[in-house]
Amino acid sequence: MKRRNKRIISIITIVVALILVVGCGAWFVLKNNTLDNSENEISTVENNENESAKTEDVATSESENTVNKDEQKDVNDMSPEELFQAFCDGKITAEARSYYDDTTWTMDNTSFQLEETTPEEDLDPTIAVKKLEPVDLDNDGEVEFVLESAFYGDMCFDCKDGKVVCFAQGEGTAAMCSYTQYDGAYWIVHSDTTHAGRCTYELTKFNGDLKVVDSFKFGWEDWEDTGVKTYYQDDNEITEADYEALYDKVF
Ligand SMILES: [Ca+2]
Repeated sequence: MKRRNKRIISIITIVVALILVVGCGAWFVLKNNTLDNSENEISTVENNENESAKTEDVATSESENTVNKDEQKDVNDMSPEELFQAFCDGKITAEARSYYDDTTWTMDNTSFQLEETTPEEDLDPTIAVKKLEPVDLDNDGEVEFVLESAFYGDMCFDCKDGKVVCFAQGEGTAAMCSYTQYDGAYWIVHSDTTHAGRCTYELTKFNGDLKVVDSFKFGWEDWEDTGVKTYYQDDNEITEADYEALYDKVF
């Protein structure tokens, strides 16, 4: 009887153990399936989000292109005054051309500070400028725009056809920029008058295409600081009287 009881207990134990093993296995499989399903759901949601983000990107870049086209159209439609103002406001850049050679560069409104719109405490005197009256500096019947700096003189802007070109400006204290009326036309002047040993004025006449159509220079030299100046116009030595007469005509 005892032995029979033991066998029954053993059988029950094995059955319970089997039930537990099978139960645990089933639970494990079910759990994994649930995890897989929820991960799939999450990745589907992520994919959907990515897709909608891509759609938004495309929509944004399309609308930016439209804005750029609109801005381009607006720039081409701008009057010279509007172009110059857009440049001063930092909305468009300008092409700057060097007095010395064919070098060009892009300039924007960070290369100067307008005295009229910059708070006094923020003004940097080396780049502070004020607007002068527009003048027909290239002699084509339309005015150009001028910003005057106390340090380097004038910056001269031709504004038309959707473009702003700074075709003349002061390039250091040895190339101060100004303009003058001489011989029936406006001339751009680059001068070097603040250094020892020399004083030079170089005049340049532009046409409406911003091409140089005439130029000459004059001045004096006294490199040894002897007090005796040698006067010249272009490559020719001239008398002091000729120099004074020319200076009076030019300025
Ligand atoms: Ca002009």
